[in-house]
Amino acid sequence: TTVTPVRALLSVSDKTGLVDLGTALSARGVELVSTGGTAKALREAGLAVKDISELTGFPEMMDGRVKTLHPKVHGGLLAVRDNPEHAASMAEHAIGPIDIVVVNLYPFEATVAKGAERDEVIENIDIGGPSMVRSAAKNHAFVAIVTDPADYAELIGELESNGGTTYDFRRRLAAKAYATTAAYDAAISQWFAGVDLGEKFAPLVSMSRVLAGSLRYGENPHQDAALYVPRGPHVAGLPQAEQVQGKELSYNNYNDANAALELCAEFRGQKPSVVIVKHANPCGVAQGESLLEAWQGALQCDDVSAFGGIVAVNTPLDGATAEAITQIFTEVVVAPGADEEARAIFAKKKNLRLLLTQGLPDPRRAGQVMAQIAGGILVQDRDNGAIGFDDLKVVTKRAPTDRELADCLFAWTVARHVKSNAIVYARDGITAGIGAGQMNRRDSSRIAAMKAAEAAAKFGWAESRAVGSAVASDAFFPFADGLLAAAEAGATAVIQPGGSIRDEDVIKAADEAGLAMVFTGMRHFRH
Ligand code: 93A
Repeated sequence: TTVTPVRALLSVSDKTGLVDLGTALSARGVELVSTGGTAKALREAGLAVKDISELTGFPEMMDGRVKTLHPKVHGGLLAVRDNPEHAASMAEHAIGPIDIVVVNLYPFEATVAKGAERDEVIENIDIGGPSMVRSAAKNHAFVAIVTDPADYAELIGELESNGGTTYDFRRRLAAKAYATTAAYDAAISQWFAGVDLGEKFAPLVSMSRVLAGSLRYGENPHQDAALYVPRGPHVAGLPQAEQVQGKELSYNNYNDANAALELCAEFRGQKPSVVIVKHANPCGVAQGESLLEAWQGALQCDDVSAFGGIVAVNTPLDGATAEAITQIFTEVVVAPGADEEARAIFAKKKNLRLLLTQGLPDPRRAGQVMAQIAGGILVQDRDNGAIGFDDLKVVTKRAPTDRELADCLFAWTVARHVKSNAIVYARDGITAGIGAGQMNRRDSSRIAAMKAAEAAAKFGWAESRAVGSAVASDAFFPFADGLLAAAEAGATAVIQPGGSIRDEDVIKAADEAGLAMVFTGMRHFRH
């Protein structure tokens, strides 16, 4: 519904465009009510203006701190016009409706930016302005709230073409109004955090996050760092975990432990599973009948990289597993729990950080992730896309056996948590070789195969675990060579997104090599 305005309240610090707007409103017979400086500017332009003190029956007082904070103002803004009780209150207390509010706030950020003293900054915290903005925006069913001089032209246009403000326009203005007051309060809270609390990152961190603690340093000792957590409901992540023992977590510990936790969360409710991470990439992942068995499988994948690693498990830790983990130097262990025996064993390793999470986060949860670039921030949805058995498309003559299929999905799950280009060999729920972070897929393939061969040599196995394995690729094989390299290493099944223009060549090569291959139709780049 279109509202034909009778009264407008104008109270602006930034007087840009004010006179033109006042003139247009006046010309349409809209009564203008204003605070001190705004009224003065309008009057000087020859417009008729009612002072806010005349409307409220109170003087502007306390250095202007109390000007518009009055029921005559807020009643006129908040009254639901077609509610008889509200109408009766308006009549009883002689409150007139206000149909248009034009407010922009004390220049808090500009005052901070010019290096003003504390008292001046505090004085530039606008109270009455945001109050009117919020009242008017709440009642946008009847009231138009204009907070930006850039919107004056559209307001005038609405009055010219419709004789009033349309609901759609008022709704858009209300949304912008709350964004404005939210950002305004965020700037104030960040100033307090920065100036009063000495928190160096405060101005950088969005208003939806709060400081959880300073870290010793960042990725490197010359970088300062801090941990922030979102406001509102928490997921079961590291900041919420109980640290049972060990040194403080470093920036890299958090980053690596998070990578381990996120991958381990994929195995929520599944068989005992262990993830070992180094530099945010898994270097060994395994499932087993017991946690100890899973640990041994994960460790054997690449026990060189596992030194100084970060371990995450999906079931509570027992003594035997704790004993095995403490045989090698481990930075962090993340678990949903630990029994008395396990705790006693870890307690002997004073520096080892043991973190107990409240369950595992939902790997399919929605959310956004951010990355900073020079001059901006990239925001994207979490990669929570998932495929199951039913989504797999067999593209080769030979279909995978049940065991191959299980290993395909396991390898695929691990691969999506490996930095691109990612190649993962897995057999019997154990990673046989992981190739991470290479600039071409063939190199990742080679590295993964090399790790599998090294493990076989080291542990004296008759054949590498890549023999009879499933191999997962986070993105399609653009050429047959990567796939053939995998076949050469012993893989008998392949899982990959598909979608290359050379898919047919790749499928033909797979058929010739006797491979079973499935397409997922979903890519999982990770950087
Ligand atoms: O000091 S306030 O927080 N108290 C108020 O009651 C109040 N009402 C409007 N600041 C208040 N305002 C702000 O005054 C407006 O948001 C606007 O920024 C400014 C306009 O003052 P003037 O019209 O005197 O230039």
